[in-house]
Amino acid sequence: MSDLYSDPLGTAALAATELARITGKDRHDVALVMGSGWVSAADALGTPTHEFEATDLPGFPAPTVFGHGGKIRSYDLQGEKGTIRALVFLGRTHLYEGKGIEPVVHGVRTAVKAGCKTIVLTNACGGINRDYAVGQPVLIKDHISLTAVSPLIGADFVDLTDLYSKRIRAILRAEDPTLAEGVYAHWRGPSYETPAEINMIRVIGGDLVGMSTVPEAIAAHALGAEVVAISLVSNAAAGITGEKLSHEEVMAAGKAAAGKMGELLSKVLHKI
Ligand code: 8IG
Repeated sequence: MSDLYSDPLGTAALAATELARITGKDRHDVALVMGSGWVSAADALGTPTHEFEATDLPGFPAPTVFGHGGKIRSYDLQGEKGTIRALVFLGRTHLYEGKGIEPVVHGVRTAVKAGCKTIVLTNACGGINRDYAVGQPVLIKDHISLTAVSPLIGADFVDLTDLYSKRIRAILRAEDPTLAEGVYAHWRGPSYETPAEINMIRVIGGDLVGMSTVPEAIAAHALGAEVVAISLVSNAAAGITGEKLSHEEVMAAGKAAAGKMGELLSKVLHKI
């Protein structure tokens, strides 16, 4: 029996097999990971053919953060080039949960093993760039990892020059020229940054800051998938406005922008 920690890719392959059994689909084409505030955006995709608990598949831990679903949906979406089989993760595991890096990237590894060639990562984050407004979606064009944690082990010297697909970003920005692009800094959390830390991140080139996405992007890219990532700016980062950060406000900002995000996701899926 393979184990998530001793054989992560083997466990992802087992999860993909169980996914195929549950859905009756031998493969999926694209996966979306929905961050907090994005779950109602997934509803805009229509009616899934299947919805089940992530823990029904091997290797998925029970979710621990209030507001994160821990559910998986399978959709058959009618696209311009035929049916797209989309796998949607409602909720994810974060580094700050203290379960280590393997559960954080198990979803995207399962998706790639299930056949997904494209991985769409979404998140809610803090805005550092003063041009951004709360409720605005921003395409991630690059990242800065501040956690010093990689999902890769061993001599896997993966190039990350084009981690966030230039091709897909160009398609999306042609569709919507108002779509901003920015550099996402990955912060372990669960405490938010101090104002001094936000100043540091701005100085080193960060536009956005959050606690997810980066390990999943690296793990998916290392397995050969094309990655696109979209942040929803849910609050001004610490010290930007002088207001304190509250989890409730963050969730509310996500809910309010969900319709717009749903439209954006539909565009993503039908154009890539
Ligand atoms: I939503 O301001 C959300 N997630 N690190 N900082 C970090 N993560 C976040 C923030 C934020 N807002």
